Amino acid sequence: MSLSGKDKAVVKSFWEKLSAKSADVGGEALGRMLTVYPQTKTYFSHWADLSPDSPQVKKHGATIMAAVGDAVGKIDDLVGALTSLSELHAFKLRVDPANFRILAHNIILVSAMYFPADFTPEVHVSFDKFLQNLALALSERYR
Ligand code: HNI
Repeated sequence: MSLSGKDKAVVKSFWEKLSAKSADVGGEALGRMLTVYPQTKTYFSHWADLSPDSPQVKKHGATIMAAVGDAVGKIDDLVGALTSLSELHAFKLRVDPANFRILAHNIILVSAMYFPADFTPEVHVSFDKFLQNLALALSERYR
C-alpha cells in the first residue's frame, strides 16, 4: 500500500488547506479518540482533564498534527522522518501501535467534518493511505 506520486501530490495539496486549521483538527481528533475509544485514555492518565474541551487535549492535538504536517513535508521518507517519534512511543511511552490506526481514523473523520467540500473521495483515499503509512512508520521501532 505504498503511496503513488499522485497520492503524494493529493496529500500535499490537501494539507495546504488543512494546515491553517491543523491545531483545531488535531485537538478535536484527539478529544474524540479519548471519548469514543476510552481504552486510549490509559496513556494520558497523568492529565487532569481528558474531556474534548480540555486545554491539555487541545494543546497535545496541536502537537500531534504539527508532527503530521512535518511528515507531509518528508512524505518520501516517512520511516526516516518518524524514527525518533517511533522510539519514543515504543520504548518510553509504550503505546500499543494499534492505537495509531485509531487516531488516524479520528483524524480522517475530523478532516472530513472541517473540509466537507475539499474532502472528495480522491482526497479521502490518498489521505487515508498516507495516515496508514505514517502509522506503519511510527510502528517501525517496535520490532
Ligand atoms: Ni503521541 C507524545 C506524535 C499517536 C500517546 N506524540 C507525542 C509527541 C508527539 C506525538 C509529537 C510529543 C513528543 C515529545 O514530547 O517529544 N503521536 C504522535 C503522532 C501520532 C501519535 C504523529 C499518530 C498520528 N500518541 C499517539 C497515540 C497515543 C499517543 C495513538 C496513545 C493512544 N503521545 C502519546 C503520549 C505522549 C505522546 C502519552 C506524551 C504526552 C505527554 O505530554 O505526557
